[in-house]
Amino acid sequence: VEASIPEPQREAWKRFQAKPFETKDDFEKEVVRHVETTLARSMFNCDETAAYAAASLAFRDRLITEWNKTQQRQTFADTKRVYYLSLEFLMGRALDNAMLNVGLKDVAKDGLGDLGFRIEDIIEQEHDAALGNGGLGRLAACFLDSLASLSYPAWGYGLRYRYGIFKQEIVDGYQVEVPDYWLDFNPWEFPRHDIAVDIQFYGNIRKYQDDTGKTVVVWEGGEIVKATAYDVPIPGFDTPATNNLRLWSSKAASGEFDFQKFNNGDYESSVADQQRAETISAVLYPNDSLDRGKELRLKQQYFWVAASLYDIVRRFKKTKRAWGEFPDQVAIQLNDTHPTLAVVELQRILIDLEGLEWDEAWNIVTKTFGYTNHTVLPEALEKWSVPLFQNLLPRHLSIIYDINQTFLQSVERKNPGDRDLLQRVSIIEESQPKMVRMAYLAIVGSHKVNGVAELHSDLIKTTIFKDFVNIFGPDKFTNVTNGITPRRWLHQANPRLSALIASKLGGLAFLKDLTLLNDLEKFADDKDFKKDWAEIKHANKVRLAKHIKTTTGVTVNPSALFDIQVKRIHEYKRQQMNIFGVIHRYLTIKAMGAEERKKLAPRVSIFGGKAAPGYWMAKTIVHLVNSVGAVVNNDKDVGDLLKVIFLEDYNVSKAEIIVPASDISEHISTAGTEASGTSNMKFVLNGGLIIGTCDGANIEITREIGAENIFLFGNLSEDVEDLRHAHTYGNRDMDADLAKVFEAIKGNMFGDANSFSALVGAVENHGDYYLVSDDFHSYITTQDMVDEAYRDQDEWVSKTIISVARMGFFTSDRCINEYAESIWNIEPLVPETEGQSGLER
Ligand code: GPQ
Repeated sequence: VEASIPEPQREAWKRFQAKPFETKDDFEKEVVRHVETTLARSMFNCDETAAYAAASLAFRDRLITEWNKTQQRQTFADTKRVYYLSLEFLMGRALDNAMLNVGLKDVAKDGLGDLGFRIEDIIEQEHDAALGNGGLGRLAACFLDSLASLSYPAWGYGLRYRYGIFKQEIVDGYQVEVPDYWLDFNPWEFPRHDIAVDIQFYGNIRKYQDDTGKTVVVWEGGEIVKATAYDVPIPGFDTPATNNLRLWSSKAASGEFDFQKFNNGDYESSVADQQRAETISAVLYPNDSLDRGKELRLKQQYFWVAASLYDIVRRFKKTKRAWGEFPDQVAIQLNDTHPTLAVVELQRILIDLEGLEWDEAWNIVTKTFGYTNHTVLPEALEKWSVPLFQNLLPRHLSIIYDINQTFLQSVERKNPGDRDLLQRVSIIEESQPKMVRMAYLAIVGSHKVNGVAELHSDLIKTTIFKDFVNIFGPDKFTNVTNGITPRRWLHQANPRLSALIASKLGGLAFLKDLTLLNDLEKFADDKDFKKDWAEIKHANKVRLAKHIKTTTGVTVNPSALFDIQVKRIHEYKRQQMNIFGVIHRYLTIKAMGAEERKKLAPRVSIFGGKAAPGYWMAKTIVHLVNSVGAVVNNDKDVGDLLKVIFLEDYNVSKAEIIVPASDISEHISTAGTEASGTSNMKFVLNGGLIIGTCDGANIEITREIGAENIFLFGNLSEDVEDLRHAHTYGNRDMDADLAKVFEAIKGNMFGDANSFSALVGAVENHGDYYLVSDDFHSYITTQDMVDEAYRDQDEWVSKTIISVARMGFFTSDRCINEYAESIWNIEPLVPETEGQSGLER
């Protein structure tokens, strides 16, 4: 439908165009207006929630005005756009970020002050948008920030889950999951009821010959669910460019049918249809790095992918270009294999609906897609059972078979007679039942495949995707090392550190060119600077200590060394090794005399992270950490020398408090298992040092900041296989210190030993797959080196300054520029007024 206003009437529109506020007075005016009209309240009943709502609405109005202009600019310029398809966007809070990115936080602070509120209290009111599990989802959020900040024409596409990742409560030391109903009040989304797409499931395919003799395939019957768009504006930093995150929500396709049932007295089933449709976007699957193969998950994937592609194709068709130009207008990035169906869906649209020939269509498809892999863990690689697929998406399965056949034929041509190879690379695994291997489909359907850190990208080429490197050649496979946005993870989370850095570098320009941090290095021995630096770290630790006190009741000494491991709980990330190390420390302290104890460096061991609800081992780790804390924290003998804290419900907004407060953080995965890690980057950028294995991005962090500024330990990834083999076939002696730790646990020192027997057993009797026993000695001796280094505060502070100065590489802006150049082939569309907020101030 053409909804454009005719030329003669446009004058009025231009005259009354919405103007975003710029001044404190105008901001206050907007807040009061929203309180008194949108919220229907007044100064007599405006609490902090209402003030948060009104302030957010004021900023939202501002963002959407710029959003409109950005979209118009992009449409007018007719440029190529990138679409980032991700089932997870772990956004966290939006208000603080919006205020900082548009450069009006000071204005808002003063304005809210005039109206009777403290800005910190208002920011605190916001519920995190927690539409993700961990690193993969947070990476997508950092990428959106960078895409907008660099003014790239880009959209995110995802699902609007009614429930994000569950809230974690700790009850008697155990994790309990509580639903996260976050949409109660969400001022950051715009429902677009006019943008709705019907999505088909189940049904049958019918083939027939048309008049010209061409075979036509139709997908008929089944059920229809409606996808409605909800748009979230994504403001760039120091640019008016405001991008879009479009999230799809599911509803029953039409009320009419239901209404009939209702009239016939079949109320329950009419409601059931409605609910079944709404279930699709109801909840985020809470598994991190694990494939569960549930039908509803596949439904989510197709629902989201089909709606997004419909939208992208519709936008392309408006340009009236030939199909061959599709890849010049559209780049689609697959964030892991979750959106891989998009490859099949685009092929289906082109051949079934648009009538293109197979080869022409497939050429367009492969030029359009890029695929990012985030893990080599076998249990995380998605596979879908063929029967399930056949039932839910019959046409897509037949297209997958055709893709596979064409692919295998080309492999066969180049490798005649190699049946083993064909079986290894087939998109269909010949198992019982047969399975669709989604990663293989993603590789075959994309023009580039990338890993997320150098080691990881090398590993995928030599292990899980080795055959594909031989088939397609090495150029198809590339690396883009992950990064983080310095806006949220330095400027927003650590405003005082950001301000101190700005005072030395002559402004905030480093937030847009993080390599400018290099200039900090000359202050690494500056006495006054170091004093300010250390003072800020201390203040951040005091803030975290307060949070610990209010949430756990435990008092910790902010002068102690804060040792932090926060991330999803996973055996490969080895929180179990950390807590075994803590027990070792506890036993060591208990065995010491009073004089010896005085020489010890006090330490607070802080853990945080969610365990997937069905991941029993991970839940046992949470339980052990809490049980050790209960004993250690109440042992008068130990006092301040050791405290063990488990922080409940780790999420993005809590990370903003936790990350700036670390002295040392732990990134201790079994070598070769953590694809990249991104919190390692956040901690170093905030003036913390890290203890870690030679894994993921730790390796590149070491290269950048210098081996003298990081505590590396443990076996290397190339030795992992042999060590595992030795566990299974050799005799081995358990490390003596680790054996003592196990004795303590088995002696019920931390409560009923039976609760923890699986954890101990995994190391002692079940092959120790994650090499805890192999790395334990190296781990605890390296921890002793941390203590030793921390005693020399002067040197420690210099190390942290030098490290921050060398972290420029890890901005997600660098990642986005690499993707743009080597994978997407897109250019920024810079608005005339970009960079005018005066970062040099
Ligand atoms: N990652 Cl496969 C997740 O957070 N969830 C997943 O399901 C998979 C990977 C992480 C990965 O473990 C980290 O090492 C990466 O830094 C992160 O993705 C972003 O690439």
